[in-house]
Formats: sequence, structure tokens, C-alpha cells
Amino acid sequence: MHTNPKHDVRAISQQFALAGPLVSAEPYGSGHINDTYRVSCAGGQYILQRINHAVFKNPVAVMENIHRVTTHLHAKLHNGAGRALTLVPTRAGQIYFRDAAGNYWRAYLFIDRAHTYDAVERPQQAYQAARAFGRFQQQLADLPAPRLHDTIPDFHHTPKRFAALLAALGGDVAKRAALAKPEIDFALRRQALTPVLVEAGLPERITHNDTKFNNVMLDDVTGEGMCVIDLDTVMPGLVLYDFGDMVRTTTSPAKEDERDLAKVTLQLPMFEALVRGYLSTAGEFLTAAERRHLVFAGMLITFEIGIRFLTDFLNGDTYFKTHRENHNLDRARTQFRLVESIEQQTEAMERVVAAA
Ligand code: ADP
Ligand code: GN1
Ligand code: MG
Repeated sequence: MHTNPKHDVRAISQQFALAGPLVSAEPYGSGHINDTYRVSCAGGQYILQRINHAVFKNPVAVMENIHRVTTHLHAKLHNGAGRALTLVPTRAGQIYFRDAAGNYWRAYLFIDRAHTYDAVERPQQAYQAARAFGRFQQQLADLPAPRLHDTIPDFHHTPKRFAALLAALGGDVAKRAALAKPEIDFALRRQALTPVLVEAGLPERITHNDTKFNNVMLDDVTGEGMCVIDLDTVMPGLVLYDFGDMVRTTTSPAKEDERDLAKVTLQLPMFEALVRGYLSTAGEFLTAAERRHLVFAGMLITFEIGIRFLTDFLNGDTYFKTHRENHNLDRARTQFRLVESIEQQTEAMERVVAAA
């Protein structure tokens, strides 16, 4: 088993009500935040996750949200509505397990016959991802009170993200600012755009807030968006945060950390499919003001994630997992290249939305 030696995954697994003895466990997926393992037992497969409690300061609040959301989604599943994550309780009947080191763990049923992808390949995938995320928003619109916990306050407050960049730049603790001069200048030139969404008076809804392409599982056979995953940040937000992150991750065929920037361009057929997919499920509840900001949100959220990567680079890589030198700088560059590509095609994108 190639697992993080800090974690006794075998012992943790035994805390959960899994079917039969553990056969294997290995690190799984390419998420930037949590520690994810695929666990195989005699009677089934599971995803076991350690919640990153440096990022999620209140893991119990995260789990309360996820429990309410998955219960609500399961009550709505019917033909053609895909699937929803299913929490597996601990043997003591709890929805999470806290180990002796203070780590919080959860288990989900492993969703088979479906996969996630780190980069989009075809417009049809963008369509399916957007359709699934739009349906997710629509299905949560009637979640009974109380309001969900804010698992990370101001998660998509772009001006505060920008302020964090300025603070990182001022401190320059990792002495890296000189390495990122063009990216810093790129960001500084766009400060005026940062408050537009938070000041647009748009309705608060329940949103996913992390709708990147590898957070939706596509059916291996039909290609349909089958299950929205990674629910840690499901909380009150603007639907445009979700749509914006879909634009960021499903309109350019390049990976998020692609170093060959020539490959990073918004492709209109992908965007067109994305808009169609999103409106096929979210179209019924979107307001005119939300529709008017779809293209802008794609640019702004791409910019926002770019400044978060740049901030983390300047801070010495304390937030996102990194796997090579200057990884966060590469990620920031890729996001900013996509921002430029969107800026160059804004009019054509607006025509796509108008025609949809
Ligand atoms: P992170 O928050 O670190 O991104 P995710 O919850 O997105 O973690 O999980 C990481 C990866 O694990 C996903 O991209 C997906 O490929 C896989 N995964 C997560 N949950 C499941 C599940 N229930 N069934 C199958 N695969 C899953
Ligand atoms: C993180 O958990 P993951 O890898 O799906 C991050 C998102 C970023 C994304 C960039 C809680 O998502 O906000 O957009 O990386 N999640 C958190 O790839 O910060
Ligand atoms: Mg994820």
C-alpha cells in the first residue's frame, strides 16, 4: 500500500461500517486539498478522505452540510437524475471519525462505472458537466432551513482574495516576488474588476463553489454527468461562482497547470456546449441579471483562482498541494492566459449566450 505513512488507513477504515475485511487502500485522485484514498474491501469499494482542517477550520460544520445536502439529493433521485454521494457511517453511527491525532475522516460509497477527468476533451463533456452542476443547484433550491454553514467564509469574495495577494506581495516571505513579476503586473492591472460580482445585487442561492471539471463524475458508457462530488464548499453563494469555475475548467482543453501556454485558449464550441448544458437545467430559475453576468463570471472566477495560485506561490505553497517546483506559478500563468483568451473573445461569447 502506497499511502501517506502518517495515516494508518487500515485502522481508520476499520472505524467505518465497511463491508468485509480491507483488501487494499491507495491514494486516489488529483484533488488539491484533502487526502483521498480508494479502499477496497471484500464486499465493496469506498472513498476514504481526511478533511484538510487547515483549509476547513470547522470540519464538523462541513460534515453537517454534506449530510444534509446528500440526504436532500437522495430524496430527489429519480430516473435520469443521476446519482448522489452516499456517506458511509462509522460503526458507532457517526458521519465522521476523529482520530487520536485530531484528523477528521469520512467515507463514501465508491461510484463505479464513472470517472473524473483533469482536462476536457470534447464539447459534449462540457455540456454534460454543466448540465449536472446546474441540476445540482436546482435540486438544492428547496433545501429546508436553516441556512447551510459557511465552511470557508468569503470563499469567492474576489476583492478579499485580491487583498490577500497584496498582503502576500508586501510580505514576500518566500522571496519569490521577483520570479513572478509579469504575473503580478497582470493581476494588479485588473484590480478594478474584482468587486463587480459581489456588488451586483445578485440573489444568494445554495451553490457548489468548486465546480471544476474533475468534481463531476461522467458515466463511462453514456458520458452523462452522473454525480457531482467534492461537497466541502457547498454553501450559500452566487450561481455565477459555479458557472465561472465551469468556464475556467471546461472551455480550454489544457490542464490547469499546462506549461505550454499556446494550448491554453477558450474554445467557442466548448463554451457554447457549456452554456447549453447549464441552461438546460439552471435556465428555469436564472434571473436576467444572472444571465447578463455569465461571460463576465467566467473571466472573473478564472482570474480569482489565478490570484489564489499566485498568492500561494508568494506565500511559499502553504495552501494547495504542489508536485513540482513553481507549480503554483505555473497554475497562475495558465489561469491568466485563459483570462486573456476570454477577454479577446468576450463579444463572441456574449453572442453565444444571447443565442442560447
Ligand atoms: P479534493 O477536495 O481533494 O479535490 P475530491 O472529493 O474531489 O477531493 O476527491 C478527489 C478525487 O477522488 C475526485 O476527483 C474523484 O476522482 C475521486 N472521488 C471522490 N469521491 C468519489 C466517489 N464517491 N467515488 C469515486 N471516486 C471519487
Ligand atoms: C481546490 O479541492 P479541489 O482540488 O477540488 C480549491 C478550489 C480551487 C481548485 C483549483 C477548498 O479544489 O477552490 O478552485 O483547487 N478548493 C478549496 O484547482 O480551496
Ligand atoms: Mg476535488
